[in-house]
Amino acid sequence: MLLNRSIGLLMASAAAALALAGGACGGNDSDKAAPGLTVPALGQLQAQPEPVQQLDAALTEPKEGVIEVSAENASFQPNRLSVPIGQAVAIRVANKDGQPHSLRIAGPDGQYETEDDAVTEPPTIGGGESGELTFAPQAAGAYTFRCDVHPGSMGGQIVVQ
Ligand SMILES: [Cu+2]
Repeated sequence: MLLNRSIGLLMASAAAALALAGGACGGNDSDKAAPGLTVPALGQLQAQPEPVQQLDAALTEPKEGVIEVSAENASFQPNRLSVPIGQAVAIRVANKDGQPHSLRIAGPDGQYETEDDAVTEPPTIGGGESGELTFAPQAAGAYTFRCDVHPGSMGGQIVVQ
């Protein structure tokens, strides 16, 4: 009886020691796992490129589901647009210059020339012509767009909320 009790106590002590050790290990593991929490959930907006054109102070909202944008003097007017989350908005681009322009939205991944981009049809809009795209964002945030012909000087932002 006495022997059995001693063994029982020893085993309990060993179990407690293991539990403590396990707790310490668990703490280390969760420290290592912490960076995983910064991995965005599906559909979350990734870091966007800096807009290359000075942004309007005011937001331009769609009228009956359409936002009209001019490409004129090699700049977009307006260039800070507002789109409600989960709604499809048509962005119509009227090229009023004598040279081609385009409008490409980087998309949720924040990269140009990837599958989630929204690009006008036609992709390159000739002088005096018009193009259009449909943008139906599922994630809130500020999306960046640009002109592929003038990627360093023509661009803007679409605020989704
Ligand atoms: Cu352009």
